[in-house]
Amino acid sequence: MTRNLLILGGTTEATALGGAVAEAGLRGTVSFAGRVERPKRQPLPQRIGGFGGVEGLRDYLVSHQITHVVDATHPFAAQMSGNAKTACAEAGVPLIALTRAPWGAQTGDSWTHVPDIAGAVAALDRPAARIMLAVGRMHLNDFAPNPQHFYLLRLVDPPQSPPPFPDHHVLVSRGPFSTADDRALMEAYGIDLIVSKNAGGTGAYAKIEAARELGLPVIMIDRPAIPDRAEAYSVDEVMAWLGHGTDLGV
Ligand code: 3Y8
Ligand code: NAP
Repeated sequence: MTRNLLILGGTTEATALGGAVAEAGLRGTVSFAGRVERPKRQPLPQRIGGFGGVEGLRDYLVSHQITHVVDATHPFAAQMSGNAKTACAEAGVPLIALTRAPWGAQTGDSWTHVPDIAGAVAALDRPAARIMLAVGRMHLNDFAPNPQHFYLLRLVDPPQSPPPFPDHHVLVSRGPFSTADDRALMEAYGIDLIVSKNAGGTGAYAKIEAARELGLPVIMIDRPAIPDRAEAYSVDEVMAWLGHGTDLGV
């Protein structure tokens, strides 16, 4: 059977996998939710927008004759990952995740782990500080209960409505980022504390290294639970799973 991949994208690894798939001359499509105005150009054809839940994804797999699904979404995209597992099982399509291990604290790191966004909000119930809130746009309003702080906000697109903080500065910037730039940013804004998701990988890690160099504390948001599935941690592992270069007959 000729392979026809669906890559659930939106991460550095998904982009790298798309390049390997295109180079190998395999057929594939990269899928985005449509969260940002201009998703990064991909080396494969792309589709943008939700599928319509598990049923919509299952129908997409069947109608587009998808032979393999690679869930290369961000570790915090738990709903998409759950839907992918269920829809692939129902449609009888093999699934593997291309993910990355969580970051672990290293010597010099000063992390406070919280289980979710609400935990990070609770941890900010403290005297006024200057905070780099680098968790994107979708959950900004959750942080409204602590207006006493100054917030440095890094967003992929300009906010559609004013952030719910009297004292803030918006940086419109998409990663991947560099440690030197993030360190200069923290110094320029006199940052005392960083709030981060435990994204893993390299694209968002610059701020963690910059915080370590400056001896700044980090509130680290642990990942949501994701259902068990086959996992790969490199593009090569996924290409091997695809039986790269040979017909699979699956
Ligand atoms: C739309 C698609 C690539 C992919 C790059 C990675 C790295 C840069 C770092 C900070 C943290 C954050 C955020 C972040 C990073 C990579 C990767 C990653 C974090 C794009 C992209 C899409 C999104 C969606 C966006 C979220 C937001 C999260 C910004 C493309 C650029 C904070 C996650 O405005 C919004 O609605 C933004 C929403 C989901 C989290 C949030 O809650 O707001 N990513 N990011 C995907 C889609 O539509 O399906 O244009 O490339 C992808 C990337 N963002 O190939 O180079 O692999 O993780 N993305 C976090 O980790 O905390 C920024 O500022 O330090
Ligand atoms: P999510 O909460 O797990 O998913 C919510 C819904 O968005 C899904 O049920 C699905 O809608 C749609 N969706 C999500 N990812 C999709 C994709 N790749 N292609 C098509 N539809 C998708 O997802 P999220 O956290 O909002 O993340 C959305 C996208 O941003 C993902 O591609 C993810 O990789 C990327 N991203 C997220 C983060 C983050 O911090 N969450 C960070 C970096 C990149 P339907 O049910 O209608 O199918």
